[in-house]
Amino acid sequence: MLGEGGIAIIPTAPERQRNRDSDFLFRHDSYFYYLTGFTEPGACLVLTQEGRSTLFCQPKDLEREIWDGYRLGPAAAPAALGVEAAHASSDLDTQLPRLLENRACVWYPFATHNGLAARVEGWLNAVRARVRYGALCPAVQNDLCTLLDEMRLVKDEHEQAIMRRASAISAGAHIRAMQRSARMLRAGEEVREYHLDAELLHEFRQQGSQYPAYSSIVAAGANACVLHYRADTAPVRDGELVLIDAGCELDGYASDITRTFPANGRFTGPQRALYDLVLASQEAAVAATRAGARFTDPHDATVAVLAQGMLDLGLLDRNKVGTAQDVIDQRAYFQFYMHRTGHWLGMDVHDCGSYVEPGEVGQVGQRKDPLSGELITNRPSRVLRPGMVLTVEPGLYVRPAAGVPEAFHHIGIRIEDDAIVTEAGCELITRGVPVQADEIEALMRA
Ligand SMILES: [Mn+2]
Repeated sequence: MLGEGGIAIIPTAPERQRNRDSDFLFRHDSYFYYLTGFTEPGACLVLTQEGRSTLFCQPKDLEREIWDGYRLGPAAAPAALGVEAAHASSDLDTQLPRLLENRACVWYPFATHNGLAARVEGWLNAVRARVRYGALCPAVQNDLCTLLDEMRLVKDEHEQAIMRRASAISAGAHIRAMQRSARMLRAGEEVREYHLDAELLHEFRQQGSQYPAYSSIVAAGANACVLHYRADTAPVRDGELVLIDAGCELDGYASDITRTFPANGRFTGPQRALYDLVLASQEAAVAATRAGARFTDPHDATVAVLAQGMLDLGLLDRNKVGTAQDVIDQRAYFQFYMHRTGHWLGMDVHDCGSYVEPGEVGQVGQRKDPLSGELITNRPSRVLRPGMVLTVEPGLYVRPAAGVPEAFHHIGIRIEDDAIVTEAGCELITRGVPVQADEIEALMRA
């Protein structure tokens, strides 16, 4: 894929200071980890089109290892990681010009590593200084993300197995949080959002997950209508709903689950009505998720169900907005459902991979957005293939507004599962935690 004379440079993530002497917990770069399985900081991989691999990594250093921990070191790296050669990362600036000399084209990830482009320029400068002695300098630079994004988009059996396990751990964590909420309220104890967050973290670590794949959302009552709310200190009140959007990262792979449940274990009538609508829209989206379908098909299926439901429940007024088709055409559903129904999932929770079908990039359609009046350029949506992994996550968020029945005010609901695309449909890998309202109530009575 690198082409004749191609060479690729892939660094891991930098370490980041949190404050004074403390760093943020180190998380490797996903592209680098995809190619190496190596989690130490300060490393860089160089690959050539002929298949030669060179790793630069932290050198062995007894004093640093006493303070910061074990280092693999260049001597042990070839046997441990399957690279052909390894050097100390301090040799990068002397070795890279030699590796780049006489190559036709250099690939590296664009716009993902601060300062990398400038370092590549520096290495190419050093090669150019030797041109009058007969050296050739690469004449082309390409974005390596374009190749790696396509590779990462389709998960092989090994990756799928890790993602199933990550999903199972996250499902267990959601169950734990649901049961803690009902148990504490039954006992007359004060429940706060952080109590439920603590249950999530406990289960993630108890089962061997390294950390949450993203900041957990634990939103009680009206907080559920804030899409990027975090687990905070708000009280979880008897009679309100709780929305939890949380998933663990296991061995470099994310899971991503949302459940919405009654804090005390019993849905009220209005809560149940909205919940069942969101669930029906999710079932429609799941049915539309299969190899050969477009990425946007599940979203369109969701919106069709939600639009009809909004009219039936009186969230939208038929006399004002007309039929379900009008609700879709005029984007009137946007008042209560303002995000997309899914995203790619993998090493990153919002994983890499183009949402446009590569062979159809040039086919451009334009339409006028009914709400903003803006002209929107559309390219054909991605065709789903077996092994792609995506989330299916419809929701409804009802903020108080004129004409909106009061019984629905401040209710926010989202239901999110992770799906592996298969030939015939999809495999939901997050159903270790139930979604049916009756099953959630039964679970919370237990
Ligand atoms: Mn998600």
